[in-house]
Amino acid sequence: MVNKQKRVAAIHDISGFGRCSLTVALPIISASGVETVVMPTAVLSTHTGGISGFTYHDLTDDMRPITKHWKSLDLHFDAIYTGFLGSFEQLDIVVEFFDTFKKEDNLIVVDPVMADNGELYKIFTPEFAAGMRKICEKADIIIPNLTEASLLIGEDYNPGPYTEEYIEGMLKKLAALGPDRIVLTGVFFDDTYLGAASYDNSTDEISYAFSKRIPGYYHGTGDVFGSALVSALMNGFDLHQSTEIAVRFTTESIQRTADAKTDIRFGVNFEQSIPDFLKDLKLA
Ligand code: PXL
Repeated sequence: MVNKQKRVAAIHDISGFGRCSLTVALPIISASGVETVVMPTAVLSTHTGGISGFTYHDLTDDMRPITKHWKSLDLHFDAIYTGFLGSFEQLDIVVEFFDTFKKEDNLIVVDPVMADNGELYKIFTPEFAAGMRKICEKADIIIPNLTEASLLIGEDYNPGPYTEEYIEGMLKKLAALGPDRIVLTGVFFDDTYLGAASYDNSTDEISYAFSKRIPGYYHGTGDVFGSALVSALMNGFDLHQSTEIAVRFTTESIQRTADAKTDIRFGVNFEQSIPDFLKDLKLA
C-alpha cells in the first residue's frame, strides 16, 4: 500500500550549536518519514540558555516573503509546528501563516517557547508572553511546560510537586484559551518520576506519561519532546500514545547524555535514540 507522505512546516530558530529548535526538529521529524519544511525565525551561533556571547540574526523580514512564496506554490502542510520566535512581530506573522495554511484536515501545534523553571528566557518580556497567548488561541495542540502554562493563564508559577487536581485544573484553563488538546510537560507528583499530562477537551480525557527523573536541567529537551510528539502524531498515533513515545525518546536521550557526563548546556544526545524511536513508531 502506498501511504501519502506527510509534510510538516517547522517554524523555529536555528541555533548552530547546542541541539535545540531546528537542529532538533528537522532531523527527528525527517527520521520519522515526514517531510520537514523549515522557516527559520532567527540564526544564532548557540542557544541562549547559559552560553554567553551568542550571535543573533533576526529573520523577521524574511518570514512574510517566505509565506507568500509557499502560498504561490500552493503547499499543503499536514501540521504546522511552531517554537522559538525571534521577535514580537513574528507573533503576528505566525498568526498570518496559520490563517494562510490552516485547513480542515491539518494540525497547528504550538510550543509556546519562552520560559522554564519559573523564569522567562532573558531575551523575552512579559508583553511577549501576552502575545504568545494569541498564537496559542489559534492552535489545535499546545505543548507548554509548567512555567509557560502559568504565564499563559496569568497565574503565579508553582515549582511543584503537583497534585492531580492542580494539573487537571491547569489543563482545563489552558484548553479554555482555545486549543482542543494540551500536552503539559514537567509534571511530577513526587521526586522519583517526571513526565507529561495530556488532555483532550473534546472527550474530557486526561492521561499521564511518566519516566524516572534524571537529575539536572538539560537544554533543548522541550524541542526534542515536541519534535517526537509531532512525529508520532503524523505517524497516526493518538495524543496519549504520542505523549508516551515522546517521553520515552526524551528520557532515553537525557539518560545517555547524563551517562556521558556531557555539559548540560550542550543539548541531549537524541541522535543515538533514533533507532529505538523508529521501533516505537513501528517504522523499524
Ligand atoms: O529550546 C528552546 C530554545 C530555542 N531556541 C533558542 C533558545 C531556547 C531556549 O533557551 O535560546 C535560541
